[in-house]
Amino acid sequence: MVATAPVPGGARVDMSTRLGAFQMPDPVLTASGCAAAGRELAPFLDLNAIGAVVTKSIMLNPRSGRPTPRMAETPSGMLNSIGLQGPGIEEFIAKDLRWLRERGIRTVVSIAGGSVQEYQKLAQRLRHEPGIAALEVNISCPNVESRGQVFACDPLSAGSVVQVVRRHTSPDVPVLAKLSPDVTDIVAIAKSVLDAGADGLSLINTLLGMVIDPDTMRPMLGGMTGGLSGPAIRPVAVRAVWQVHAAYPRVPILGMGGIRTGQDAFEFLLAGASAVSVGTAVFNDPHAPARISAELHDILAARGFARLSDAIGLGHTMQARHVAAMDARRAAEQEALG
Ligand code: RRO
Repeated sequence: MVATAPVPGGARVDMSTRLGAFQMPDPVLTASGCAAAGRELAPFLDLNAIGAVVTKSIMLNPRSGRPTPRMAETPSGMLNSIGLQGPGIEEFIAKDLRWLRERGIRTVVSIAGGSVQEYQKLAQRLRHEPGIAALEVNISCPNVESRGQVFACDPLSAGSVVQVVRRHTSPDVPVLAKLSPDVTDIVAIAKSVLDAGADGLSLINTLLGMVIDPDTMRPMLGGMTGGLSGPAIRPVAVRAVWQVHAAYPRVPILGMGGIRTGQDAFEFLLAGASAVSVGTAVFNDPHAPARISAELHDILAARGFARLSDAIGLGHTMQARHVAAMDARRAAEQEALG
């Protein structure tokens, strides 16, 4: 039965969810790259109460990133060209991971590499580090030197990366592959990484975009192109989650792309996401993950859901019912016409 009435007696909806073996009490996580390793958000947000902090993708070595300017506002969105700036894995483990671990904050570590070997070294280095709830394998950063390095644009490369990471990661730690929407068939890429051992998927990374400054008459970003995020990309993200969930309904999906409200998060659940990440919204509302979770709770309660998990993928069931009802009505009309 689809819930349509408020939960009796104003009872709280069970908001717990899971991404493979990673269970969390709350379905809203930060999004990689939008909250560093969480420290800057701590004054505004109880990081122990949200689903998890997803860290900025870390590489093997320190990296200064792309030239400035690195950000540009766009209609209903934002373009970034950070270029994987970061301290490298050793400093990340010594400072950021330690900070998160000492506070007992659920942590999803996002890793990125320029080659399959680099991903392997990262997985090996992290294998015995405690306090990692899941690994997110970022194979879809748009801000790399060559499109050939966007592993998620090619099924074979995507599978190769995921296979080595899965092989060198503790079996208790789920491996999520982060895919790009900039492909013709995202389901084919999903198949490749799932065949390679991914336990779940993060959908989606930013879309490759560009802005030209009409005053200077040249690209606004130092790196020329950048990753588009924010509400402008939400329908693309919902479509990607829908398509992949339709093909692989049992695969856990961490959905993201322009989520600003509880209603946006609800849309991702209906499409098939088991949890959601909030990214661009935290730049002007650092409290957004907690607010969105509370709004989502109230939407689920108002609709009579006892558990968030009952809403995961429900849009597919509702659509199938709608199509069946329409078919039955058409058949009845035909019969009435004789
Ligand atoms: O660092 C970046 O420029 C970046 C990354 Br790693 C990513 O995955 N997505 C994005 O939009 N920017």
